[in-house]
Amino acid sequence: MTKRGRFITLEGGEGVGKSTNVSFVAECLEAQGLEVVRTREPGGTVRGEAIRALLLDPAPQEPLHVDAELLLMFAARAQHLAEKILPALARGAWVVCDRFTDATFAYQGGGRGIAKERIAVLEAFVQQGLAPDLTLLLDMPKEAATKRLESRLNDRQEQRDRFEKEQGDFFQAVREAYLARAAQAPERFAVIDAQHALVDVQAQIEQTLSARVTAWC
Ligand code: Z5A
Repeated sequence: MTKRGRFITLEGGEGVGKSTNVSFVAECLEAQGLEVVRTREPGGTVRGEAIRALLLDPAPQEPLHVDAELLLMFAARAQHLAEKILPALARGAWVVCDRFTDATFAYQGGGRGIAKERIAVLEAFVQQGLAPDLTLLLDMPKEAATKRLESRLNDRQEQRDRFEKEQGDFFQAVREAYLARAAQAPERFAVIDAQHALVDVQAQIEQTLSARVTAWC
C-alpha cells in the first residue's frame, strides 16, 4: 500500500517570505528524493485561481461582505482539496502549500473579527478532519514586513491588492491571531523568526525539516 504523503503549510503576514520559502522547502524535500507538489491558497486550481482573483480585486465600487469573503476562501479550498491536495497525498506525494486554513483563522478571524467557532464549522465541513502535518509560521514585526513588501511591489511595478490595502491594526490583529494558534498547537507549528537575512531564516527552516522529516520517513 502507498504511504500517504505529508502536508506542509507556510503561514504568516504579508511580505514575511512565504513564497520565497515554499520553493526552499520544496527543494529540500526533493533533495531527499520525495515527490513534491507546490501550491498556494487561495488558488492552486483553475477554479481556485478564479476565486482568488475575485478575492484580491480591490473593486472599490462594491465592498465584499465579510461572510462572502469567508465562504469564497472555503469554496476555493474545497476545490483545491478535491482536485489537487488529496489526490497528491493519496499517491504518496508531499504537498507544500503557501497558506491554508490558519490564514482564515488569522485574517477572517483575527483581522475581520469573525468568531472562530463559525470558521471551525466550515473547516470541519470542507476538510473532514484533514489538517497540515507541519505548519511553518514565518513571524516578524509588521513594519519590517511592510517594507519588504513595498520594495517588492516597487521592483515589479505591482499594485496593492484588496488585503494589502488594509491598515496597520488589521495586520497586528492577524499576527496576534497566528501566534495564538501556534501557541495552542505547538506539536504542529514551528515559529520561524523571519526578520533575519534569508540565509538565517532558511537555516531555521532546514533545522525544523531535518528534525521532522527524519522522524516521518
Ligand atoms: N487570505 C485570507 O485572508 N484568508 C485565507 O484563508 C487565505 C488567504 C488562504 C493573498 O495571499 C491574500 O489572501 C493574503 C491573505 C489572504 N493577503 N495578504 N496580505 P498571498 O499569500 O498571495 O499574499 P501575501 O502575504 O501578500 O504574499 P506575498 O506578498 O507574496 O508575501 P510573501 O510570500 O510572504 O513574501 P515573499 O514574496 O516571499 O517575499 C517578499 C519580498 O521580501 C520579496 O522581494 C523577497 O525576495 C523578500 N524576502 C523574503 N525573505 C527575505 C529575507 N529573509 N530577507 C530579506 N528579504 C526577503
